[in-house]
Amino acid sequence: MARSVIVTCAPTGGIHTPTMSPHLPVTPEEIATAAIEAAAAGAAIIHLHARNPETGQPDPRPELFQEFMPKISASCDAVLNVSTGGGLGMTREERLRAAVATSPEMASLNVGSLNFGIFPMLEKYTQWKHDWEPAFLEMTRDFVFKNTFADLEYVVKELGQGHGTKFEFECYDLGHLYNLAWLVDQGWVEPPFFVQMVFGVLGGVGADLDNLLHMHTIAEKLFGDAYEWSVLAAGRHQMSFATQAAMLGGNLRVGMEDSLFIGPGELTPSNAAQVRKIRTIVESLGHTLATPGEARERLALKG
Ligand code: KMH
Ligand code: ZN
Repeated sequence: MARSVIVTCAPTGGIHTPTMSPHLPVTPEEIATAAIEAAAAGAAIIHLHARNPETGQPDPRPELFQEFMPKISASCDAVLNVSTGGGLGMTREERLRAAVATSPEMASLNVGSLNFGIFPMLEKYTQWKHDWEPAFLEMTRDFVFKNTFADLEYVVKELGQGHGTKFEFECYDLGHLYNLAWLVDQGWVEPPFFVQMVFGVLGGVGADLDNLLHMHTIAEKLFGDAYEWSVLAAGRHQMSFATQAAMLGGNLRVGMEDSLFIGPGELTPSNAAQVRKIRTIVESLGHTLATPGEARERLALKG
């Protein structure tokens, strides 16, 4: 049966460094352009981080978000989703600053703590453009991405209840689905829930189809028809997992936050190129891409 697939695009993130690809959007202007192009290609939701325009380092300052968010909204209708994942070493308050200042329709919420390993990349990237890059990547060896129960409560109360913002619940492992069910049991979040299953981050669940099937089975049991599910996979697994999600009746996320590539050994020239690629695949499976309006309706966003 034909159905519409909600595509999220995450144009820059806070993990890849500018050294890794000349195409990574960094300045507010570049992030706005990448988002607008991704929306024109079919992304209904844009997941946003900001970076220091001079160095490319992840940057929590709300004024950076306030520079690119109005530009994006002036040019397209896409749902804007502000990350609360932030970047390595940011405090909980720093991670929330931009979302609190912009009161977006959506924000990410990472539903549990985990080791977040990108250190295998250290071997590959040795030409540093900025002084912070080696130290930044080295930090990941000893980095715990902290999202305690107190953190979760703080974010859902501050943003969800305080601003009417709905969440992209990022679940990196099976236990995170149960953490979300706990938030639901507390009565702190309202359906429909948008569950973003994350595969292939070292420290989280591996990119294996059996894991996807099991996460989906458990999510169905926990959330029934009160949720929409989506899939992202890091690095080389991005397109195959996005395709599997579309085949299994889910939604999907692409973008340079999750992978700098568009094919084996081939850097993607843009975020929009990844959206166009997955669009071709989704349409050839007989489905359409959801418009931002459809996404707003299905996720009950405040609009
Ligand atoms: N980079 C993704 C694997 C966030 O911004 O809240 C995780 C992410 C975190 O999107
Ligand atoms: Zn993110």
